Amino acid sequence: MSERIPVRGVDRDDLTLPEPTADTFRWWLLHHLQFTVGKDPDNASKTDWRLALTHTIRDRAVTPWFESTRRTWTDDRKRVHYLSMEFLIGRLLEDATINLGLRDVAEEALDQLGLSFAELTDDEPDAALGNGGLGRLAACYMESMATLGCPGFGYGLRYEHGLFKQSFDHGRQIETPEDWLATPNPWDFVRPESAYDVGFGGHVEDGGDGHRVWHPRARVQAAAHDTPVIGYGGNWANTLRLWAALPTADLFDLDRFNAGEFVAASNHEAMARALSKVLYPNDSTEGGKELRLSQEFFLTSASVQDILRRYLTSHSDLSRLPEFVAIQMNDTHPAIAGPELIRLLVDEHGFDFDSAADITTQVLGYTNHTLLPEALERWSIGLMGKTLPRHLEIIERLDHREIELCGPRPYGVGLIGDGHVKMGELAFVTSHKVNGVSALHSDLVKRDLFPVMDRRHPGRILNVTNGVTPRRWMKLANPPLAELVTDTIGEGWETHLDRLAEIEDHLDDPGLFDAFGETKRLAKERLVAWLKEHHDIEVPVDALYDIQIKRQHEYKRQLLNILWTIARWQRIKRDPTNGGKGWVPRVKIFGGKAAASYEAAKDIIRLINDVAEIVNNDPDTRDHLRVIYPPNYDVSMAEELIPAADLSEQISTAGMEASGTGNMKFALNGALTIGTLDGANVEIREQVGADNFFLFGLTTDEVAERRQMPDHSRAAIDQSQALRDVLQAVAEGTFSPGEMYRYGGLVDNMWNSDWFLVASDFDSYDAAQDRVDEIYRDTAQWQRKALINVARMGFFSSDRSIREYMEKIWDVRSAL
Ligand code: 26Q
Repeated sequence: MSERIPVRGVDRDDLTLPEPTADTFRWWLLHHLQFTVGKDPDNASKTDWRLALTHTIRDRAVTPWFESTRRTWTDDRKRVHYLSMEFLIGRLLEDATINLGLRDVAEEALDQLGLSFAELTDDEPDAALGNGGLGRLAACYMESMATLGCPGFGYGLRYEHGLFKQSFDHGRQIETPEDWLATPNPWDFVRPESAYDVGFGGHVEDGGDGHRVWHPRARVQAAAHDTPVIGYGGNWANTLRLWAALPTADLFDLDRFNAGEFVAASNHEAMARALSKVLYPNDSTEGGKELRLSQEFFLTSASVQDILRRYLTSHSDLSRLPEFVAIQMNDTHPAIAGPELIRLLVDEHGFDFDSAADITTQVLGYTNHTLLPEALERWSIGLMGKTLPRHLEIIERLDHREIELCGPRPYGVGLIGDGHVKMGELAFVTSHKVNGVSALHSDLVKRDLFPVMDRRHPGRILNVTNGVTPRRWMKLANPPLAELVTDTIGEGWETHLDRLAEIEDHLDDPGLFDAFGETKRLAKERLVAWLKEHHDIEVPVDALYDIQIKRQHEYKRQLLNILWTIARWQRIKRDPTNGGKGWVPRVKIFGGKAAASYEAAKDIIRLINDVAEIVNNDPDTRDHLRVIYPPNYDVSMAEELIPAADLSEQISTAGMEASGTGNMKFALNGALTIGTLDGANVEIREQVGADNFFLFGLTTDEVAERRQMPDHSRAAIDQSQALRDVLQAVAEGTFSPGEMYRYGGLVDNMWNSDWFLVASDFDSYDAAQDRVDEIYRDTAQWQRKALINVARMGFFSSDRSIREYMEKIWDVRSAL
């Protein structure tokens, strides 16, 4: 730990970099190549150049970053702290370049050197420190907070290995470790002075006067790694602080080391480092792992300690903490923040329990992202007591206190039940606000997840519908469309996405639809080239691009999509001319990973790949239908695929997808949605209009009712000749030649169980797909609907979401 020392005669203006020209930019680039990366220009690789470019861009983020920090201090502003086990950032270089307004100058400077900006940005590893929606939302929210000048910190873990890499072996998913830190991470500012000890295990002693003293058995050090997050326009920057786990000095057994027992001596070190070694997949069956709880506490404790330390450098009265600090918990993963903050206030700062609990509740907010029972975190009392004995005491006391405050409650409602600590209930009682992520989902959080708690704490539950950042998901991912929007309505829509509505004033402009059609065609051409280059996959440009990309999960019903695709294939074979009308050619694209131990999801991946093998090689159908599944879907792949989509598949069983955010990215880029009334689909449909959305399927209430019906799947299959033909083909081994029973389990499940109601929604989905074809045949009508989708998506900017959080939950004002 190093103290700061006084300094004299520094003029801030000397430290501020002037706006670069192509010439000065090139100078800085060459400077960094030589003096930061240590390479001679004649000898530099693509990665060397990419690192030099990143340092050149990063330099430009530093001044606004310092300025933002200084302003927050001097104005003594309230800050937001977003705690998340996941930040699915993807690549940062192009995003930061755009937000700093440096894209043109960077391209020009690189051009002069005979280098390509796109080639260098493509070299950056995709930081996959998250599983899917929840982690990507955290990344969009960080970018929006910076854009809006909301003073804030993101707190997460610096996993050495992000989400596993996916490849296919004869159609089956293979997982291999991801290694994003194989090349140095040029965004990292390592902060050895910001390090905290986090304790684990041990026991609690009575220190007299009711004072409790926790003696942890082991300690691990959390070391801060900071990345500046620059807002659009470069006016504000916040910090994403990721903790790396390091052994504390006393953990290393020097005696054993000196005695030559090198491996045994470093055992503790390995255990400590395990805390930030690897991201857990969101694999419900694996959820109960001890290491996961330790990771969650490690993130939370280091962050809460850091927050208190920062507060206490400029304040002394911790009872005023809620005036200056808001902490948002991204799902229950950091829900130990409540007990940890109470512990620090009571055990280290002398507060009584009730005051500490009051302060904590005013500071914390909790966002719920799922209703799936298997995904609701519960930790056995045994494990909690062994790992965090003091926190378990606090949780028990909080549970009693809830009864003291709100009166007796029905059996099974509290923080503890069934031998487990229920993290949802814990997060609920330690937060002043609890929010769901779409209107429908928030209603279900109230009605189904916390009905009793809602009555006992009226007004605590609210909705903040998710959003996505238009900078990455339009301007970066889809430059031709972004330019058309600017040409049509002028500048500024990037930060005022509601202005997209002005596109509707231009629907009669001659040439607008041709230009819009051209952007879609360009995106398809770019995707075709990308698929060829990166995956050696060939697809035609002239087709309806129908895309489903998301984690592989039964409730998301990729199975419904592939079964319908089989039906289509059978129909084309039966009637090659479609009664003379011809078939609308379709390219069906799938992308997404299944958790390694999720067998049912992996079976579906294999089925999709098996179907692709047959369909793509069938001379009768290959001109009308293709199925592709490029492996290792990630943020960067999403940026390639989404702009090219005509049809966005959002087909989850109603009531099961909390929000979805991919649905927003697609519609923003001019895809029409085929979807159920689930999550944010409901609000997307309200915004874009029912005529511009292909709705199908049972509603949430109908799903519940249908599940009551014995043999619902058999009944549905009996009703549907098309589905029967499909299931028969799968059962006969049509797609698994030589292994007839490969999908026996899957087909059996369809007939006899079908919890996700694939069969019950099949015909309705089929009818919606017919409407898709019909409208797609009429290019003008399709394009009009697609452009109206773009125009009406302003609501789904993550800027709007963050403004709502600032007003309704954090009580924080913009510093800009
Ligand atoms: C829990 C315990 C142990 C190991 C892993 C986990 C775990 C990790 C990640 C559980 C869940 C997740 C991720 C959940 C998630 O991404 N939910 C999605 O959140 C999006 C943003 O709000 C929504 O749009 C999606 O609907 C929702 O599925």
